Amino acid sequence: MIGLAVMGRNLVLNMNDHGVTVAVYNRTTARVDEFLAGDAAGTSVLGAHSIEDFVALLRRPRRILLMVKAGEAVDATIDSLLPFLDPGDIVIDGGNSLFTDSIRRTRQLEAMGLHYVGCGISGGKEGARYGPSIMPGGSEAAWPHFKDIFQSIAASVDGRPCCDWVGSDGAGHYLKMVHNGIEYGDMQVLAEAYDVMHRGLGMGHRDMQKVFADWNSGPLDSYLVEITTNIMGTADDDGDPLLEKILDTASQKGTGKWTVVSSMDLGQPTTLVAEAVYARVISSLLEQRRSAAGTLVGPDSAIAGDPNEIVSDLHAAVYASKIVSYAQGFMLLDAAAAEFGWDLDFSSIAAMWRGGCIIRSRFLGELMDVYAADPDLPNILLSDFFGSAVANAQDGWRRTVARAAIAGIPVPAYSSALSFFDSYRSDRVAANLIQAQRDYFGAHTYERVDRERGEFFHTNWTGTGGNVASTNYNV
Ligand code: NBP
Repeated sequence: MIGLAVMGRNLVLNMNDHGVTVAVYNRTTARVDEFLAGDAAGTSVLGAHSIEDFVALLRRPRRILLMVKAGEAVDATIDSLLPFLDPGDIVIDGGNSLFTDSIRRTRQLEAMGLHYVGCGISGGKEGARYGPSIMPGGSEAAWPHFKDIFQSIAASVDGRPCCDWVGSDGAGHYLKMVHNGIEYGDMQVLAEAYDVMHRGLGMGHRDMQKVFADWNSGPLDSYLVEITTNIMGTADDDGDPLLEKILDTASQKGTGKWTVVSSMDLGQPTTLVAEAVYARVISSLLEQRRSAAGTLVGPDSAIAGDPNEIVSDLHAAVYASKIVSYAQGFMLLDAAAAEFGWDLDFSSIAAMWRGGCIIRSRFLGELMDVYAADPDLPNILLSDFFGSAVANAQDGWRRTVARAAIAGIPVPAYSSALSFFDSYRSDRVAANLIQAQRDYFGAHTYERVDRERGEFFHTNWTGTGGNVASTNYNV
């Protein structure tokens, strides 16, 4: 293990618990000594004070896991290792690296006869210590050399480890990126439920806690609903709900943004994650929001009606939006697999996310089953299970979006998911007008409903623009 910050040390202790003797190194070598004298005291962990000494401690083929800060630190660490490695040695990057970096590094190391693995690890420090979700991809020939260790330290659900081979070069880190994007979406969906209950219905924290606890015993059963339940019940030192003392500006470290950038690159409508990222961005415009709050008048945020019905509809909105978000996430994975040549197994991916990671949930077990039954399913919305779940939730979902709009409470996740759903199920959308406008102002041409696809037409709309069409291409 190279890198003894929070993730590295907890993974080492986890491996030690599973009978693996681990050699450790950290750039600041004082951390090695401090670790050996502290948390690792009495374990079989071996420390080294130089890369050379560290490499000398390892059996061949050497299996080296990097848990250093993503970005330049990974390249710097690889560069410092290279002079001491031999063909067949394996370098595994367990940090949150950008998948394109992992594609580049895999090529670089494979060209030298080494193996490279870009490995997403989710679950934070608790997961690292007691069972994370682990998503390795890269040089497949390396997998048998660390499979047993990784599967033993990973979380497991129903005896199945939340760790399996994902695909070549950047596939593991791509999967971790999409996992994090989906995590942004799951969090936003719950934040909107809190806003509707608190602002719209004036509910207190004990009552909201009961609602989330109730949701956690049904189809929304998940780690994030569980911690939201606990957050609702947590008081500050003065006894008031701690949640209301927390500044409403959400931070982000970039994996949600990367997911959205990739969705744009691949032409996929990952709209719910995008809205979740933008919701964090808007939240961070604190000064602007505060000044606009005194100027831009909206409706009374109180939602009228039977609170029980409104909360029941809210559950429908949360569930349906979540289904759409996962549908979109797996559409993105499908497009990425085609673009980058990865053979992704969606049932296995859902199984890996069932435990150990932040989005773990009952839902993922159902997703695993749906893809196991039909590995070529084009979209989970078209499965019997999720299709009928959305059909059942649809009315409550629509009422929730309408109520929130009337009360002026933002629900970007629910409303964008609903717009996606209504677009996806429409055999005709309004893009004919977009094409007419494009052809009108830029002679960009259009296809006709009464002619074969691929035949392009231009109309001289004003009689003055001439008949020359622009070159037709899609980006
Ligand atoms: P950090 O992301 O805080 O990185 C600290 C480690 O990177 C230290 O070992 C540090 O060495 C090393 N490092 C740095 Br900074 N620059 C270096 C360089 N130029 N050369 C060599 N080493 C360098 O640690 P973390 O929070 O344990 O996370 C590790 C990875 O796991 C990251 O990619 C992170 O995104 C990912 N991850 C984190 C979590 C989490 O919950 N924290 C969860 C899942 C994944 P030093 O001691 O000498 O400064």
